[in-house]
Amino acid sequence: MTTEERFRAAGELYAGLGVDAAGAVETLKKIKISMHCWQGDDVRGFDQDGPLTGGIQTTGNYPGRARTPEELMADMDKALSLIPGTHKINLHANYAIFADKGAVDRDAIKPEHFKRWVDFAKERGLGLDFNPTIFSHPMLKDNLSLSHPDAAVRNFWIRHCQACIRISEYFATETGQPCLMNIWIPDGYKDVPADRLAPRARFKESLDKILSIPYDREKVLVCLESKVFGIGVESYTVGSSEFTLNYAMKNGILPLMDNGHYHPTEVVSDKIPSLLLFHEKVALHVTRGVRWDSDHVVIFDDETKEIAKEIVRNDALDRVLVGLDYFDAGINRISAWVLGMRSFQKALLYALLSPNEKMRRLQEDGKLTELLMLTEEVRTYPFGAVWDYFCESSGVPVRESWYEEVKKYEDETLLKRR
Ligand code: RNT
Ligand code: ZN
Repeated sequence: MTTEERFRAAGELYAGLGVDAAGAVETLKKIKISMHCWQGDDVRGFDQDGPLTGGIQTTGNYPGRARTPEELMADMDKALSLIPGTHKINLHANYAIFADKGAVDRDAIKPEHFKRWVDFAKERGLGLDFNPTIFSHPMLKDNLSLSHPDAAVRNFWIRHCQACIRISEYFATETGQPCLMNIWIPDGYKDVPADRLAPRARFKESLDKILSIPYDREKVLVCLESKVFGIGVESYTVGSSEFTLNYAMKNGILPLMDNGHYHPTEVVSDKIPSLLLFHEKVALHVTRGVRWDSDHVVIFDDETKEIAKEIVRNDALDRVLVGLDYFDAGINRISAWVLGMRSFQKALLYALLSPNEKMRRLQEDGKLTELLMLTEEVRTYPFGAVWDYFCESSGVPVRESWYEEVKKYEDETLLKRR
């Protein structure tokens, strides 16, 4: 049987559940996920040579990390050729390309330093998202930035974030797509702080200053990412969940939830509907924490499926902006991108192929035995046949055949980077 024949047969089974498999495939083709550039080079960027700081860590030493803009772009191209659909690229400010123009510090970066990324995106029809880089820099002092007691430190990072807003606006104008700009600060304390309020008050004031510059709020969607702890900042983080949710609500910006940033039994899937009741748009960093915020590659696991389900079942595909955020230096980095992107797309497809209306009705009618039965039976429907058809009709390799291309690229290109 061909992939298409298997898809047709699967479609008949799904139709029996009241699910339109062809419609699900068409919907999935339009969904954009933001692919993070930083998986390609272990979050190093191009603007400095120091260690990764800010309480985040990559582990592993797999060969072939991208060392230059050319290498990173080539690697992203390889990954994108194996991922169905046309997506967005998520850049960090430390991926500025200075070339012969001469380097500037982070508080002075300009759109021109990202022109090559804009060209890259436009040539491929990709959108661009952006992030101030408030780590791996000497002005992150004592693990503090926008909340630092010293105004000179805060002002440096305020200027950096304002510069990032202008660059984000440039991205949106050039690509014709809104740019999500995510502010995450690593600020916190290793040990129990004497004063939990003052750093948060300073962070709040810094954010007010950042947002006080004029910018087009249709083009630049500023969001704020919370966190519960980092390495070396275990006892207290300034940008806690409550801080960011309240700040975002009060100031009309978006909250961003990273599913590695909560206590281990808390799940982001359950938080999505609550936020949807109060925010027009919500942003996510989809990752996989193993025992801690370890940023393993996203896979097709239960919580990833549950996150996708909450987006699809609540009719929020255009309200929840999904980006991936992980960095595994222990495996082939192109595979890491392909696996994460394809896994999240699988999760979306799985949600689109669920009898959502029927399940909702069963809950409303109190038929909870039948709901559990159906949830379990749906799991063994021929999901793979629909997924394969989605890949084939999107012009990318079906099933595991994509890996051969990565292996070839590894042998011919990555292993030569020494
Ligand atoms: C860190 C945050 C943040 C970073 C990226 C590199 O814990 O998740 O989003 O991972 O900005
Ligand atoms: Zn994140």
